[in-house]
Amino acid sequence: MATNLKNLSSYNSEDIPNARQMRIGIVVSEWNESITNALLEGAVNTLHKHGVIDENIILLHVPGSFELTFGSRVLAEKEELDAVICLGCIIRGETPHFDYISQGVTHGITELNLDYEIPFVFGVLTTDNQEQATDRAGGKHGNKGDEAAITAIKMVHLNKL
Ligand code: DLZ
Repeated sequence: MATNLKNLSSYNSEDIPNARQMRIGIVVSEWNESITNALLEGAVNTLHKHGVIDENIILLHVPGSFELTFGSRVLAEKEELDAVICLGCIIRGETPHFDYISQGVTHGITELNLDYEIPFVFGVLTTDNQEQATDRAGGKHGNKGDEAAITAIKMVHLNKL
């Protein structure tokens, strides 16, 4: 897939709308927290870079990626938000948990996008091993958190057209 070709942190800043007025929720999974902390750092730095102020970044932690859907819904219900970024990291293990959790969260986030009037961004790494995750959490393939933040800004802009 595309990450071998495209660095997750590469984009043309001139193409990104100003995000100064945007209010963004971020839901972060605690599983694989060294990775998800790096995704969070990337997302917050990128939001700041494009004008989002700290008071307009609302953070919520959930235990694992499977809980990202519920956490995102809680945030969307309780806060006035323009978008929610979901950050997680699911690493393949010896059992089929990887497939169930990945499918569950993918389906859950898709449903949220259909049910609410704001975008929910899929910032979840699904990798075969730790190295692939590290490579995409600020490593040689960039940071999925950066990509998720840029996607959120673009989608909020699109939603206000
Ligand atoms: C249980 C579990 C496992 C085995 N692996 C991961 C993982 O790689 N990444 C992740 O975000 N969460 C994992 N979890 C936890 C589940 O997402 C969830 O928190 C629990 O099954 C409780 O619902």
